[in-house]
Amino acid sequence: MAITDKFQEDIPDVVEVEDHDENEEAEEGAPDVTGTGGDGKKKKKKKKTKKKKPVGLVQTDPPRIGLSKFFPDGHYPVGEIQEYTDDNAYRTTSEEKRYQERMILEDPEETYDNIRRAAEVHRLVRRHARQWIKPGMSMTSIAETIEEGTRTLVEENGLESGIGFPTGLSLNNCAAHYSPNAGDTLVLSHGDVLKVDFGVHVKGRILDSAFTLTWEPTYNKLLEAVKASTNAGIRAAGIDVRLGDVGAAIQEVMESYEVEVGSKMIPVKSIENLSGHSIGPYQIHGGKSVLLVKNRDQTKMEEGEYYAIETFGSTGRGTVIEEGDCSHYAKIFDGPTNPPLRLTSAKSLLKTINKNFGTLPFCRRYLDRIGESKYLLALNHLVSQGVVQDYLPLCDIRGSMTAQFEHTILLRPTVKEVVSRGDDY
Ligand code: HZT
Ligand code: MN
Ligand code: MN
Repeated sequence: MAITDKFQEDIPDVVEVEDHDENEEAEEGAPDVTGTGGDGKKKKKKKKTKKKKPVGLVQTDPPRIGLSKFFPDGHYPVGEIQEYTDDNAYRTTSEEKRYQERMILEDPEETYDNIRRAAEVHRLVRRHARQWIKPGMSMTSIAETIEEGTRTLVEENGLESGIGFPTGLSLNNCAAHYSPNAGDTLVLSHGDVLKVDFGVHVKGRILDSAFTLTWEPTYNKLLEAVKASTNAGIRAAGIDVRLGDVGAAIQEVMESYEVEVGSKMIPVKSIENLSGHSIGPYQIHGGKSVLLVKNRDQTKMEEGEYYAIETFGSTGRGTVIEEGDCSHYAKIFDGPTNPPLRLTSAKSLLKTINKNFGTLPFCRRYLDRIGESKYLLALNHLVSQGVVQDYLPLCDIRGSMTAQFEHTILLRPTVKEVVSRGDDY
């Protein structure tokens, strides 16, 4: 089946909900707030042509209606607002800062509506994913279903909007950057700790957010520790805050937890060599890293920056190493524009990457679906020539468990916005 066909199937005509009679009546006459019929007397209703009056559009299950249908004015929900404190408390009401923000909102490239649209897609896709991800499913089917949801809701359109980076589905001791490659037969198990890390972008504004799923209660405390640490990191973040201080805030909360595994108490550790990061347009790693442990990095967060605040807790060493087959790749953002390449296949593959992904991360499955085959030699050549970066799976020691929670935040001139916040995490 052609890929485009697959996405067209069973898309219903616009699903519209009509006003109920009661509501129509309420609009005509006195409002019936309680919905009980008020004084009990039914008001005389004028006989008028009954028109279907659409008042709402309801998303399908699975979600298949592009988000713009629900937000025809192009404005998307605002994330969680956190006010700045201390030296920055003035920002919330400052006339100058408020003016700056109005200017940003009017600029189609800079407007927060781009990242907010990506965030709303993320919330809808993950709400759906939580419902259907179950032990027994193949990792490939999980990844593909998430990606199909993202492509549809964000109304994928070349490099204008689409997937922000490959779906991470790392299990157990593996913390990050596992996604199935073609032929991977791995199936989710009941005892697994699954990190679901996926990205959505609109005009290059990348929404990076992740959560952890388990089906046995053993690791509930681990998940709680990591969720609380991510929230502590978000609270600590702010304009002029030192990156090292955010790491300290994360570690303090993380390492106040322990997990009982088979009558043994195991301390939760912050993974010391993973980090959150700033995010630039079409640039998943904007150049600043936010470690998960106390450190002496004096670099400050700045006004206008976007950050992925992500934390990882582990019952193991608290250190990850590269392990297993690579799935994730991205062009090096500041890499050479016209690199001298001996292999014709590498030149051709680079053209394909430029056209389809630009500097956004991609995985081997994305190359497969656009019709590339036998590209591994060429891809490895691009890596060895410093054009493409490979991101191998990152894992702690065998037998350990790791968890992750991640949000994208904006350091707006007036307030901090946790743009990916949902009712789930
Ligand atoms: C790399 C490749 C991707 C960025 C963090 C991350 C998933 O570990 C500086 C700090 C997607 C993202 C990234 F395909 N990485 N967030 N979500 N992975 S990272 C990094 O390489 S670079 C952290
Ligand atoms: Mn992520
Ligand atoms: Mn990230």
